[in-house]
Amino acid sequence: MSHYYIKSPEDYAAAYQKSTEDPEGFWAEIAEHFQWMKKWDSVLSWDFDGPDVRWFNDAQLNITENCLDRHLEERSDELALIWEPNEPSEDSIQFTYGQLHEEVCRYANVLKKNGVNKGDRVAIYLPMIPDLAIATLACARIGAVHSIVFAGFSAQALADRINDAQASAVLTSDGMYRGNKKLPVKAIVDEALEHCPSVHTVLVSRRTDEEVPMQAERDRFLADELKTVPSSCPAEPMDSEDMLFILYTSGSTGKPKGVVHSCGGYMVYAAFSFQNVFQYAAGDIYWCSADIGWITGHSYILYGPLLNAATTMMFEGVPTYPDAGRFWEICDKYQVNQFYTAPTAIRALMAQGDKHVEKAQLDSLKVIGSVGEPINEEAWQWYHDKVGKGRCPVVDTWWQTETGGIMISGLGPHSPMKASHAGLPLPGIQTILLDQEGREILENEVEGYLCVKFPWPSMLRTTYGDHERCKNTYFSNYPGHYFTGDGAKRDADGLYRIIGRVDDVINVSGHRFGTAEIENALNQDQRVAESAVVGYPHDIKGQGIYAYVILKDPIDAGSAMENSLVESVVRGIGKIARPDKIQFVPGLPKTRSGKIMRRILRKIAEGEASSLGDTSTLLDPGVVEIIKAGAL
Ligand code: 7RM
Repeated sequence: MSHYYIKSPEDYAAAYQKSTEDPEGFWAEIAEHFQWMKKWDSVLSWDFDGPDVRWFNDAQLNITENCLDRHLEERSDELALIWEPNEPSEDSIQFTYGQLHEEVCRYANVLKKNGVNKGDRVAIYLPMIPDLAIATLACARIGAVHSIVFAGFSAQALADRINDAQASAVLTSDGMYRGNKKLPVKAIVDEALEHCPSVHTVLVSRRTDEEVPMQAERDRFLADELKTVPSSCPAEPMDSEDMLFILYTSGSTGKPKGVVHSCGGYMVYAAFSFQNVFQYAAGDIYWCSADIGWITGHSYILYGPLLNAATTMMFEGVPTYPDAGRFWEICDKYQVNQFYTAPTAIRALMAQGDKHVEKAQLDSLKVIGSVGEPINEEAWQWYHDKVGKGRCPVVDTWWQTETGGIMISGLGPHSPMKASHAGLPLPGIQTILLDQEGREILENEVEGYLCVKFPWPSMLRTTYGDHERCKNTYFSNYPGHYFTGDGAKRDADGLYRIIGRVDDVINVSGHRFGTAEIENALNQDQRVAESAVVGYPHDIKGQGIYAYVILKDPIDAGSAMENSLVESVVRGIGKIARPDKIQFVPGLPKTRSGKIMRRILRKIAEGEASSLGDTSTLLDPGVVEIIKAGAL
């Protein structure tokens, strides 16, 4: 029996057992399904104190050879990628494996021609158009490290990420469409690049066809460049532990970190987890509605599906344009078999009533998935009953940018399913709960800090340019363990239910922000003395952003000030981090040592100011009463 395809609860049990008793044997057998230019000398070496983790050491491969070339002999004419545009009336674009292979090779040659070399970092700032998929794979083809920046981030946020990675090229577009909006993209890149001396090349895809200024030395239209290069490009041999990509993500302190994933382990785990969670079968149409700019899009729009020769869809638009039936129309139009989306989208569509979802057939669906944040029971039930029509297993997939792939989830219909529970860990994933003192809790029906005690192939290897930060953030709280930052419960049957972050990270519509990151943006305004940001429960977004702001001069308080603070955050991070509530306060609750007591601010933001608990350690308990009285 191959552990690569899990097709029953018994398969799962056997695979899980094998993966803990003989992890190296287990992963070696799975890795055999891929094309390696050179096989590994050792399957795994690891030390969580470094951390220093290596999978398939000294092996060589190229992930695009496994995503594309490997399928050409038998599946050259089968669909690899279907692109659905923002406007329902515009034609969809489809690529067979043969066509996608050629597009990627051409783009790869354009990169080479423009001086992008193996190991160089390339920032990709593109909307959800096919060139985003092609550009990403083109980087991987030549061994350049892609760093995709979600096209909703601001110029400043983009510049920070380009500079941290010292990217030499930026791949972008003229503009973009999103719902009823046409938005600039190249203009944002231009603004960012005023502060990015490392960038020598900008390649511009056409989407909106508006005129964009081009800098003669630096900027090229992709279409012109493509005409000048050959259509084949050999896949660069990469060491298994060479960097495949960097993806920036927010943590509780400082600027976003560049999470680094490497080639071999990421490939094996993205493929394995995709296959088993979604139970993809040949001929199925799979659709993940995420943006490729997030890890979900990396692993489960691009790499996971393509590694399994799947047909994967990408959608340019939003769930509510032209109306709240769009997702369901797309599912029917393409006869989607596996659909994967986020709780925030489910809640937003649920709020529009059942008429849209009831108009659709949705009879092609076999598995429906959820990712990004805890899914509340009401949304889970609606998704299960109205979208899955009570027929489809719901896979609630828990994982992180840092984990590279899905860690806890059902495997299609082959797992116990319980509303709002992610369920059991995948084979090879040794999740545990720790108590306050860092001791492993062995019993069930408990709650604790979610950690992982053994390496898995797609775990992060470092945070770019700062290995200490990786160690401090993930491997120091509970030495010998990877700490996720999440709290979780485990029920009597061992099923996990994720509660949410236990650190200063907030999750807004499935997007991660550090409270410190938003505070920094607020503090850019010279009139701000100090600010403190917390999350609060939000019906649609999961969490909303609540900002407490002390002004240098209280006379400035008012709606004009509020607007300009919102602008400050939009400028510093992007519209996705726009604060929902701003309360002007005369002071913040602080301990005698000067630490802001966020627990109190969170309670007030949640509207539970009556249960503040012990405030006796506060420097100035009086300020709490004033904040409570003015709470929004
Ligand atoms: C894939 C992704 C990671 C954080 C993670 C959790 C939360 C993600 C679920 C979830 C409950 C889920 N990567 N999270 N999936 N919480 N149930 N199924 O979202 O790096 O952007 O975010 O998201 O808190 O730590 S991420």
